[in-house]
Amino acid sequence: MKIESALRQAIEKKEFILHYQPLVDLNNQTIIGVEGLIRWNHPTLGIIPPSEFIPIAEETGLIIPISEWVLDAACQQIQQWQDSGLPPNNIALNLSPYLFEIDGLVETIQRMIQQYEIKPKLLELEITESIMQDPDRALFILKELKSLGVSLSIDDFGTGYSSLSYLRRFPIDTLKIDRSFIEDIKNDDGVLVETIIMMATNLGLNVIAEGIETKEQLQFLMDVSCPIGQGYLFSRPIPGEDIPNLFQKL
Ligand code: G
Ligand code: G
Ligand code: MN
Ligand code: NA
Repeated sequence: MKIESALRQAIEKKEFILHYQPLVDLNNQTIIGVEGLIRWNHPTLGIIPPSEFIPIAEETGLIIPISEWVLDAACQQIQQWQDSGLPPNNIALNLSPYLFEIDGLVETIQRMIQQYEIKPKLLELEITESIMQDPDRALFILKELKSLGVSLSIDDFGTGYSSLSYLRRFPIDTLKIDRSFIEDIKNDDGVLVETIIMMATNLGLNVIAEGIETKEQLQFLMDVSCPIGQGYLFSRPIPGEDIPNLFQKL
């Protein structure tokens, strides 16, 4: 497979970069953190989005070294922002469900936190509902991760197949409402979004609305007391060096 060997080379040559997208407090429009999103900076093809290589990485097991690179880069960035006294200080990262099927995830994350001497709660790990297909294993690993002190979010919430009971049973801090619900917020999905926000709030969970693109969507979310948002309306994912500037602009 050609792309597989190209991906192997990319790992050796460290051809990846992280872009960051701000998470915004909807009450006062301030940035309260960022989500790190990987890109492949290919020497001739340019920037390749994760949708084009993460699935292959998952099929081939290359997701393991790629995820290590992501964790390392993000922890280094947290340390750098921490040392320079610049906001933001926390980064959310996407964890492939594949990483929950193999051993070593918790140890790797612990090693990175120690190596870069970062406050564990500044690292927010996004998981998807699909890991709940093996709920016993998921619960075991999530509890271990939680005991490291990191924060845990459920990404793309509402799209997966899972039972609501895990929201009580699992040590989750945050729900990220999938952007498909925000897209259709003016129509049928508005009531769903409002209900998810109420449920999360009543369960003591944080909520983030993903994929906010318009002022109308933002207004709807503010009307239903959604605390945090993310989307192109505020900023696309951008290079790390541009993030501190954004704090003056928003
Ligand atoms: O950044 P973009 O919208 O192109 O991301 C597309 C998808 O790739 C999203 O579902 C996102 O969660 C995923 N993704 C981005 N960065 C990472 C990463 O570092 N690891 C994993 N596993 N998935 C990622
Ligand atoms: O699956 P996950 O939620 O991690 O996916 C994040 C992806 O969503 C990123 O690749 C990011 O580029 C994309 N994204 C972020 N904000 C918006 C938005 O407002 N609209 C759309 N269409 N995509 C967005
Ligand atoms: Mn995400
Ligand atoms: Na998402």
